[in-house]
Amino acid sequence: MRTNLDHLLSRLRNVGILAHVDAGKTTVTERILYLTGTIHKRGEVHDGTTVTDFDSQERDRGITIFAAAVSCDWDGHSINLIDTPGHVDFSDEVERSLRVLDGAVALFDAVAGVEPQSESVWRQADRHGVPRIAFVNKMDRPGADLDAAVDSIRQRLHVTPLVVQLPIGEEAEFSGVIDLIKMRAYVWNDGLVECPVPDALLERAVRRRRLLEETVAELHPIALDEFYARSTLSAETLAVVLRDLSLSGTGVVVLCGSAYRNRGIEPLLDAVIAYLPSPQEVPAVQGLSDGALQERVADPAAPFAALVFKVSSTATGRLTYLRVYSGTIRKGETVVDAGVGRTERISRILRVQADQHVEVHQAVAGDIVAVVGPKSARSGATLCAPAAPLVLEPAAVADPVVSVAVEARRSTDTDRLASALTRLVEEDPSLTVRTDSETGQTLLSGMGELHLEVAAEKVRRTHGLEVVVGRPQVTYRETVGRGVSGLVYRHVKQDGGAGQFAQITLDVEPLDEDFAFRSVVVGGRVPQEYVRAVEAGCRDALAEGPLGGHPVTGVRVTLTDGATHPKDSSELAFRTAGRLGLREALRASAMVLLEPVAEVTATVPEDAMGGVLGDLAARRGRISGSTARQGAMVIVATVPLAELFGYATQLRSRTQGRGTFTTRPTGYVPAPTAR
Ligand SMILES: Nc1nc2c(ncn2[C@@H]2O[C@H](COP(=O)(O)OP(=O)(O)OP(=O)(O)O)[C@@H](O)[C@H]2O)c(=O)[nH]1
Ligand SMILES: [Mg+2]
Repeated sequence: MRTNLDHLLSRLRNVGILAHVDAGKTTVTERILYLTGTIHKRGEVHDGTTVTDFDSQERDRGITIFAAAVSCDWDGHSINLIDTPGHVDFSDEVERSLRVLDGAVALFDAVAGVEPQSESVWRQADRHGVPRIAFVNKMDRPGADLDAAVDSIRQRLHVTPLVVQLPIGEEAEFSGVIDLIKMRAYVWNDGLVECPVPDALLERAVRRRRLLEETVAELHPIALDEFYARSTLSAETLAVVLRDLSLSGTGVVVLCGSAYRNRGIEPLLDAVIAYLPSPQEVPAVQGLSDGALQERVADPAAPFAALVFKVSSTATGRLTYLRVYSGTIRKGETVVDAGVGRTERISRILRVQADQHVEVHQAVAGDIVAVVGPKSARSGATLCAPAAPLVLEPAAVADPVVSVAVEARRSTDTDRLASALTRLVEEDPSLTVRTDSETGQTLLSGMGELHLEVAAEKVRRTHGLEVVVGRPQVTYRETVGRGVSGLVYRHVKQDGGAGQFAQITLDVEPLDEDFAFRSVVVGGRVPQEYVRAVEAGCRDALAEGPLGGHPVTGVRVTLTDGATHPKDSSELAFRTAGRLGLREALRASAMVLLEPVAEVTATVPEDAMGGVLGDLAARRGRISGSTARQGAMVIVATVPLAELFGYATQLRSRTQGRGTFTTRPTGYVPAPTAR
């Protein structure tokens, strides 16, 4: 039984597909499902018929919005595949997926090479230590150039490309690839045909193979030894060494093809199995158990631990998506949500196929499944065996940068809207809802205009609510420019019964990080539990700064002194003192308003360059570079997000529809005027 499970685990791949918007992730996924016999009819993104873009908005808009999981079998292996969205507004979906994946296929457009969002997701994958292979897609497009794409991988991603294929035919004539490891040709007409390398390409293929051998010999000692001894590398050695280099991230295997024309997908599947890790080959996960770091390996016999990476409400009920890291979970068992200490019952376990589900009886370490039963486990929660609690680190959640006011058209729908928004936030942690303390409006915040538009539309479609959405506004922050020291705050309340008393003295200073708190109180003048209460109170105060009620960031608070009352002091009194005291200290400090900025990469025809640059300058943009690429200019600028609303329409009209742009939030900078 044990060896059987081990065998299955070694034949499992949990893989994501990552790329810039429109590179072809959904199309590649669709072709994989078709080739593996999982579906029998190929769908197309533009027809709204793919498996993974099943949401009605995805179909209408022709883009992926939600990460979708599918499973398939190839060459005796099982592959769990997550098709992720490429639009920057949904990068939180990518982050949550990366948290639970063991490997990834990074897709690139053969004409554009590495685009800004491909670079961002590459860095995200770096942070998670997820091994990758690269697939240069759209080789059939006019202007497709594998060598140029490979150069951009080397230069922009700072990784050594290990090109294992040579394309046969260019652009519309692209018909197949030469496998440089096996030195065989693969040509797609109606189906796939394997044949000897055509004479006309033999010399180039030999040269490219040599280049590959030299590159890996430089990177791997086994390859170096064999290369010295025999001045060539066998296919077997290449296979072993390429796997090692991929798993360690020293190099990235590069393949090419055209998903749309069904070319290159079989070798891609082979490469997923050959070069990406099984759950047993990734480092053991670490979690906190009773405050101590604990490791869990992918062993079905170990205590159960799984991370929730997605929650979604469907016709089947509330689905909680899990990556099982250790142990086994069976239908009907009870688990504990370790972060909050709540027990949840697993009533059903489902293998997910986009919007279809197959019920299974159990899930083991390494699996990605959805479960029905948990009522409140959020994305990022750890579910585990009650006897062996463990908290795994959740994926980081990006800070929302854009907000809109939302309101139900009919006032009788106000409560329903509130519960619909609560659901929305539960499913997508990168959305937040709050009530503006001055206007009383409900504000929905997220990663960008499109993100909020999609969220509002989801409320309309799934809850049948008519909602009115205000104009998008950026979310500001406040930070400390110059702090104060020795601010004394005394919280005294005497209204019959038990009174409240707490006195604290605070120093406030600017800080590079978000927030830090320390106490330097001596002689036990403030007991430890009250110090903790002051810290909690200070955190409460950070929600609204003095300039305009915006969240406060970049502040260090030091508790320097305090006083208690023998009867009236309590944790509550000190927490209140912390909140009101820091609020007063911030009012007394010189505060700075911060606004979000984004890096804009605009690709425009040369004749429109002047107008576009002028417009960016008028939008307070700082141009950081421009380069020529195939008759177009690529302009990179840093622009305040507040100036970018409606930029898409502007750019289109300025360039007669020929200009495109992408943005990437890059942080907060001081805003020019107080608002
Ligand atoms: N010419 C050509 N077009 C392709 C190829 N692969 C995909 N496309 C087209 O490119 C467009 C985008 O493809 P998608 O599969 O939706 O791309 P995606 O990466 O999933 O996009 P997002 O999920 O929105 O980020 C569609 O119109 C596809 O038909 C290809 O190999 N060649
Ligand atoms: Mg897609």
